[in-house]
Amino acid sequence: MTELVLTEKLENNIALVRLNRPDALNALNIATRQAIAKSFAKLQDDAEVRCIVLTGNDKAFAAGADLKELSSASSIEMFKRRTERYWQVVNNTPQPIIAAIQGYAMGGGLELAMMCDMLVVGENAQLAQPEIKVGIMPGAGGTQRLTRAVGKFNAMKINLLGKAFSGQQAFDMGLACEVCPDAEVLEVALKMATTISRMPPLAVQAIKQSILHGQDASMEAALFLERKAFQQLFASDDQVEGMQAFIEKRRPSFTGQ
Ligand code: CO8
Repeated sequence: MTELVLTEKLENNIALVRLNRPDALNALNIATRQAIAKSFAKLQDDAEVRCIVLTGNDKAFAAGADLKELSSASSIEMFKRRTERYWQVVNNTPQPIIAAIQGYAMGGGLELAMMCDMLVVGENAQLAQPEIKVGIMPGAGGTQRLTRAVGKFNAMKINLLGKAFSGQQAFDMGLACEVCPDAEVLEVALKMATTISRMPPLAVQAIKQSILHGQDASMEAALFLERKAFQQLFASDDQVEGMQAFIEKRRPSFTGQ
């Protein structure tokens, strides 16, 4: 049987997770979501992995939840599926995750991308929250993470009209942090991942935690959280190494301790 998710450890402490259901434009059926959760659970525990790139293929990152699996589901069945448990694994991943998007990223596919920490998009990628057109609404962040990223008015338009927008538009709205020619998406994402993987891992993870946990807290609480994390890093070997290397005018060698 073909694997629905391909996980590969690359050099430079990077892991590449590739959604692999090309016949259905990587539609996220339950088996694929389970495979994503399994892959991320394993990577979280792997100290060699310092950054993760999540991608699809040149046609699709993912075209949404699998509509064939949803079409006859009852409300109670949807409740009992508890599919949020699969996304929680992605959300709880301490290493930064970069979504590398070519082609379609729609519905649950865009929601999955928004669970990542950075989006790199091809200029002609097609992104959308089209759930409204099939009688439902987003259920995994499409009204929430999107609003925090692009503001109320853009989020309303995207969700209420259900129309696709391009990678370039996603970048212009601040949803993607990099836009590039479609064929270069993975290369750009891997280059960013390489830079991150050379940074001190404890600082990398502390920054990710501080941004994610701080963004919904009050400014005062968030600044406190940031300050504590900042102070904690002074207990790390990498703080000593980073500053010493600067003073000695050499490249630092970070160990993650
Ligand atoms: N579910 C199941 N199969 C799909 C899906 C999907 N979302 N998208 C595409 N496919 C399948 C098609 O059925 C087709 O298979 P087959 O050849 O066997 O009929 C194959 O992929 C290729 O698709 P198309 O022939 O339609 O390809 P086109 O290039 O003509 O069109 C589109 C591409 C525009 C992406 C089109 O396929 C489309 O509109 N897809 C549906 C997009 C959509 O509505 N997504 C939202 C789904 S609802 C949702 O995501 C709710 C999320 C709730 C939270 C849960 C998180 C996962």
